[in-house]
Amino acid sequence: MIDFYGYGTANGHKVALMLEETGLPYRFHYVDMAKGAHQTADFLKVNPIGKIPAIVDNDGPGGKPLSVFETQVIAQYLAEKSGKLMPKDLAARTVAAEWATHITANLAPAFSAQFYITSRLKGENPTALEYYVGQIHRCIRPIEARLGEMPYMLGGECSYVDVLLYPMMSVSGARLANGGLDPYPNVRGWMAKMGERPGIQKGMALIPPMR
Ligand SMILES: N[C@@H](CCC(=O)N[C@@H](CS)C(=O)NCC(=O)O)C(=O)O
Repeated sequence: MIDFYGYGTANGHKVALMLEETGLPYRFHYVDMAKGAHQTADFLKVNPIGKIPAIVDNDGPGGKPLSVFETQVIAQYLAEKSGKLMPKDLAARTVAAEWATHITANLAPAFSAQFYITSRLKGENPTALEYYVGQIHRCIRPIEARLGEMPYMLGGECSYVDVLLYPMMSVSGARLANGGLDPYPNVRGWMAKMGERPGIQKGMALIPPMR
């Protein structure tokens, strides 16, 4: 059984989707960040960084419990453990890691900054906002080009890279002003296809929306 600690943000949804798509047994723990639950001594034992998401696999390698934090690492762990959503050969796994890192290390922080400036600073810093929105579009453009060449991020089949990308586009992308994702028809077509998957639907419904 896997204990999953999350909150209603795109990063939380990514792990919910991975758990549903892989079919691994789990139980969900709502970490109420609005009440500081991510900074408690108990939660810091799960993730010493004090951020969601995190998991504890009570039946980890060697039958021992394993705590895992960092969304991308959790996604890769769940894919490896289940044997689903992870390509088999080294070249494809390396390409998968490249795109997963692009989504996690380039796109996600740009969306976080855009959210912080618009929602928390109420758009007080237009220069910074312009910079981060520019970075978001710079990150999405190569994804749009790739999805014009293949139905999913790694080719013909859905992978953990698609799962990591979905909440970025559906939750964070929905917050983009000025037509948001309008310039990206391939991304929008891929989103519609992904949104039909039962695992994606169930995973997206798992966590109450962020307050
Ligand atoms: N690099 C981390 C980022 C995780 C992250 O930023 N989590 C946010 C919610 S989406 C959080 O816990 N923020 C609370 C805080 O920073 O105090 C990952 O990919 O898991």
